[in-house]
Amino acid sequence: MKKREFLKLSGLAAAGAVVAPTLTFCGGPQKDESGEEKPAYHPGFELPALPYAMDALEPYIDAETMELHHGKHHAGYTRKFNEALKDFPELADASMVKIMAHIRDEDKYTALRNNGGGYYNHDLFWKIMSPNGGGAPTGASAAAIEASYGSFDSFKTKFAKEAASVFGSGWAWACISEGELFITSTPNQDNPLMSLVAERRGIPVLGIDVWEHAYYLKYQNKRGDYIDNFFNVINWEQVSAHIESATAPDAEEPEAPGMVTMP
Ligand code: MN3
Repeated sequence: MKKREFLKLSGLAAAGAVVAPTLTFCGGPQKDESGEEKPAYHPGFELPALPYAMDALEPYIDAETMELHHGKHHAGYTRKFNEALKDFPELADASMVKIMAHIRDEDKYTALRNNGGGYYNHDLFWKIMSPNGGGAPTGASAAAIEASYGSFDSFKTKFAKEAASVFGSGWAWACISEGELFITSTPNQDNPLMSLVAERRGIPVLGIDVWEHAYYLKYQNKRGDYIDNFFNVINWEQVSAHIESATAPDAEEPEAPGMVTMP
């Protein structure tokens, strides 16, 4: 099983939200090349619980937005992601990195792309925010930002600009690739783990959702104010943990186009 990497990557192990054991398989177990039994398709993922109360990020992110965003939007992505996985028996025991790498810019991958991305992106998003967040980055975050951007101010300006520049719905990211931090963005629910879709591949360590559903109730059309206030809730300790696992020697990096191999 390659779940270990995903657990490490997303910090799910700490939250105790592992693969849902109650989902049933259709078609019975299959045998892989080595003769070992494996399930007919991926057992799926659970909606992770929020690591804080719905109103914990007030006044920067309001409780009503959180309730809809987690309870409706993320729950919907989770359900549809698990449905979509049933069409990909080759992903039966794939890690999240492998699942994302499997996605192509073709119609048959659309549900997996939109809902798998939606599942992964929001899981990361909840974790990198905290009511005790904000302020200047510390630890591995401070070091990586200094190394790649010279100063936190410079990083913050570039990240905010990237987030403000996303046309329509999407995400801005800080990612690690080959040990280096970089800023990028993706449309819709794409993310930089999607080997054959993302402009620049990397392991996301920080991300901001700039879909209108993430801020419109409170900020209406003032996306810039939402982005500025997001910096008041960034959980730099968690970002540092992501950077540490993404720069570890055994980190599972997304593969280059044309080199995607399945487990
Ligand atoms: Mn969202």
